[in-house]
Amino acid sequence: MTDKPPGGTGRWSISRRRFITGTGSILGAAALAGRPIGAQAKTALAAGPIANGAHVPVLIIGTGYGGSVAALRLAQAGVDVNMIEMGMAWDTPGSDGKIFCTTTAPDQRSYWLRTKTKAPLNYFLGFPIDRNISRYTGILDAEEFSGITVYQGRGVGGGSLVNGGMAVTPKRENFGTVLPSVNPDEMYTTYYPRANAGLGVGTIDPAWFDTTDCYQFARVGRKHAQRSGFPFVFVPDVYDWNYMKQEAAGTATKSALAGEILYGNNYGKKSLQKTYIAQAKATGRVTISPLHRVTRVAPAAGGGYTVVIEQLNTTGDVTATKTVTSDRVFFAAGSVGTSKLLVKLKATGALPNLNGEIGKGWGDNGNVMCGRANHLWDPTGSLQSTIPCAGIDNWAAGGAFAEVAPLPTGIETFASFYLSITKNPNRAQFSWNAATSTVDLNWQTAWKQPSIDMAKTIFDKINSKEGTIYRTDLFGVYKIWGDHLTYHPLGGAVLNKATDNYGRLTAYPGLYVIDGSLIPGNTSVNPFVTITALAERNIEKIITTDL
Ligand code: FAE
Repeated sequence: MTDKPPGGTGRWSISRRRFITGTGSILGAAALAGRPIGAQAKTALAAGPIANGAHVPVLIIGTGYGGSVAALRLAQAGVDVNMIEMGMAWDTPGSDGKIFCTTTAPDQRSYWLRTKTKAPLNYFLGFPIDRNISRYTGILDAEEFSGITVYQGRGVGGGSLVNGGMAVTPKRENFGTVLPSVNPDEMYTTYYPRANAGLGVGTIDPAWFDTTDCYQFARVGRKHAQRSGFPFVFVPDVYDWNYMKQEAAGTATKSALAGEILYGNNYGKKSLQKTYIAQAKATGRVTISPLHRVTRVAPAAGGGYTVVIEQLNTTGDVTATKTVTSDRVFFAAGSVGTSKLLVKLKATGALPNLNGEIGKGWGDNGNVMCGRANHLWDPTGSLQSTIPCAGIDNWAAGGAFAEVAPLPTGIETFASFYLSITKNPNRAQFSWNAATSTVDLNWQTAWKQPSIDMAKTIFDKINSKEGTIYRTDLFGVYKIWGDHLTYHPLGGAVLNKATDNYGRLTAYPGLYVIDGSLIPGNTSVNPFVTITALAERNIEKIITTDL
């Protein structure tokens, strides 16, 4: 007995009984890897990048959290998967013997197709610190919209390549506002634990925290938070804490203690390349095509979907255009990438029946940054781990959760630096600009004011208590707030609005969204654990009901 994918050609022909017995529990699905599946699907998986004219059962656009979860679970369920990634593979060392460059000496590997760096913290002592680089398909994209710069990872592993690894599960009492249409019981008993296990989340040893030089900055943060009566919490991370201890002891090559983070970590951080993607590849059913960018998805005449893909070289030129067919397509290009694609495809007639919610409900997770100038008797340390491990929780009273962030400059700065996540209510919309053939986002910089006000509920109080002031030299000349950016884009294809309650684009059977664009703008904490857990929930449902 075989099941044809809705709208598909039947090439993804796997017996329903095999799926039901195999994936009743997705954890048990691991045992399925290696079981025989439909011969056509098997032959669809070729080594190397996807070929022009290929017909594949599943194509996933993007290799971040959502895409990696989908790839692993589908592969474990016996489905061959092709992942398409616009960024590089990031698996080959450069001439310095390292895959990634440091924040203190950025080279061409640092930015996506820029000729000058665009550091999030772009001033120091009032002077601009950006420098010229060669144009290259580097790892961090600083994508500029009219009122905001959105930072995103580019490469196999998506945001996991560049992020701080802070792996935070929202407090259960806040979950109703994070994903209102999702049952919290199933998330907190099944999918959050599954995501945390899959990501390899751990917490710093509190005794080591209390003694190591590299977290002096965080201990100063703790002291100031507690003296003002704010709860100070340790924040879990995917960095290998034992490895960091060895870095500090001088027995392992330094990464977090050598200024590696924004442009990749050479050691220590468990990016998706080391967790979900490694497991997915080990099934033998997942092929990844780096430096391939999807530009179009439309229904194919014979069923399934025609996908147009541009192959890029490392200076960003298109070297080939490929057209493939896939029975099913998962949009996992991140909040911005998926929203931009869907808005364009609806407006240009490729997928005209996508509903009117496409492009709406986008938020910045309330991100805002600031620094405080400490007294000379409160040094924060010249050696600072790039991995944040603690935060100040004033969400309930003031709408802000502030991570105590490092300033890994290698010199004593007497500065405390914070990235706050706030309950900012503003939401923006992506729309198609026919004149420029681009997708615009209507966010306005002034919409950060609620975030600044919420962050001030913490830092005004601390400054008053400590007799300190805000730093004004980190984001410009006499500019206190880093209100021009976000690290945490969320929304644009919101769950149960743009899609059904499991990410299906119901007007087009076989099309799914499975990334941060499903989340309506705010997660109350750092987002990737929630993106991962939601993807685990949705792919389980899709495997058991749609195949
Ligand atoms: P994402 O990881 O962005 O993956 C999307 C992938 O799709 C990317 O690899 C793209 O290159 C690729 N792509 C896009 N368009 C196309 C296309 N047309 N064709 C082919 N490929 C395409 O999506 N979150 C935390 O929870 N904790 C942190 O500590 C943290 N720190 C951060 C620090 C920085 C500097 C940044 C930039 C982000 C940070 N984040 C953090 C956010 C987190 O990385 C982000 O929410 C997730 O990566 C989003 O996951 P998605 O699966 O939605």
